[in-house]
Amino acid sequence: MQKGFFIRRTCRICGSPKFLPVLTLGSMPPANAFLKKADFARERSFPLTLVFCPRCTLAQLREVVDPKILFAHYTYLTNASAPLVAHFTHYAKEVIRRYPLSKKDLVVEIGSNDGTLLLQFKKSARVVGVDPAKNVAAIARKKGIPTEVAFFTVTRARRLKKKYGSATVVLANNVFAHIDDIHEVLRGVGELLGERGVYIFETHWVGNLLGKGGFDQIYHEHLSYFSLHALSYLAGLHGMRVVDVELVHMHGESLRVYIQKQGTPKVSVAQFLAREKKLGLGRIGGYRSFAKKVERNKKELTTLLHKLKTQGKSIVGYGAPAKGNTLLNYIRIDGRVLDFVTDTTSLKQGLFTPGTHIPVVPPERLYTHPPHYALLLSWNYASAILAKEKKLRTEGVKFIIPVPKVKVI
Ligand code: DWN
Repeated sequence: MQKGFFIRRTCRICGSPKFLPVLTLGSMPPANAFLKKADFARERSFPLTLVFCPRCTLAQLREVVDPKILFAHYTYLTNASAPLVAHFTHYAKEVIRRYPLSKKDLVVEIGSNDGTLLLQFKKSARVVGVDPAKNVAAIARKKGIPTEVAFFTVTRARRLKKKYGSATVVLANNVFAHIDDIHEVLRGVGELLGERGVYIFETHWVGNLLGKGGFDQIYHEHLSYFSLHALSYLAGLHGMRVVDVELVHMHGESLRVYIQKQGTPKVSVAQFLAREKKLGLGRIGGYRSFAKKVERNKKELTTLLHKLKTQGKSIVGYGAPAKGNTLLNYIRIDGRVLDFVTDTTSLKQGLFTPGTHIPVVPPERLYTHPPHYALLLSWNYASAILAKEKKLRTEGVKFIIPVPKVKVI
């Protein structure tokens, strides 16, 4: 990929060449490509276009950026967000309750990041992480989580099986949507899983994207925007089936999907598929009205920020999530609007936001340089953050929630 990306001409699930256009967000750098000032001149941008496959109903990106550019060095750490750590602690307890594990069992996580989730399984079973980001895998290993620096493929699955045996549980959270060749990954999961094993993954739900208009969840890492319908179709192509599904309130709303080679699907699957049908997720109409919602949101936010700046108000960004960079680049919010962006992730502090080049600073800056307004880019953790910043708010700092509807609180 000499340009660093290629254009998909066929659907990544069903191979259909027919795509319907949904939304073009323009050209922007990868959402997690935080950078030093010295690297501004050689920063790369790529087109970002969401399309819809009417045959298997997968919404997906037309452009596929080289995964080595996106993931070989990664700035996102799971344990930088306390609510996410709490979520994964509960998640592990749930899985262990449903699938009692012992040290004979093997739990493998694809995209294991800094080992936050596997640490919860380590007490009950043998664990192995697989993650392409060398810098992040080193953090996991320091915590005692064996981690292979690699993209998960059939070959990698076979090597893992040879070394550790079959897996009882394979996990992949906020990863499955990041992979272009999902057939390769599902084949690999099939090879690695024991006959009664279970593949459990969380992925942002396209129903939340359409329902709430959270366009900022669209960025180059997120190649697919899954519905349960599309996932069921995909599992079927591999002789597997979705045996259970839960809607979890993380990253807006995500699906927690359980896939096995055998077993009777729980009633939750049919119920959720019926819900998606009712929401019209299988038809282009819902995507068209989503695009209109995004345009309205863009206008509202631009008008508000312009008004506040005209009134001489100071505004900062709260949180430097990947999604925040889609929002900043799409709505063209740069250092003329935001004085700085705070973030709890040590790997992001001292760098600048991709495309808009706003300095990322530790959260303490909020208290030494309190603004009039804080644009909550990490809106998906709004309740935890607003509770945490109660004092700041009583001192008069107002928070702007940008998505799904612009709100000042
Ligand atoms: O799919 C992905 C999602 C699930 O996670 C990955 N591609 C990358 C990442 O996306 P994100 O960066 O949008 O995820 P978060 O978890 O919404 O990012 C939150 C950001 O906000 C982190 O950088 C940490 C920061 N934060 C903060 O500064 N103060 C978070 C909290 C809770 C806080 O209080």
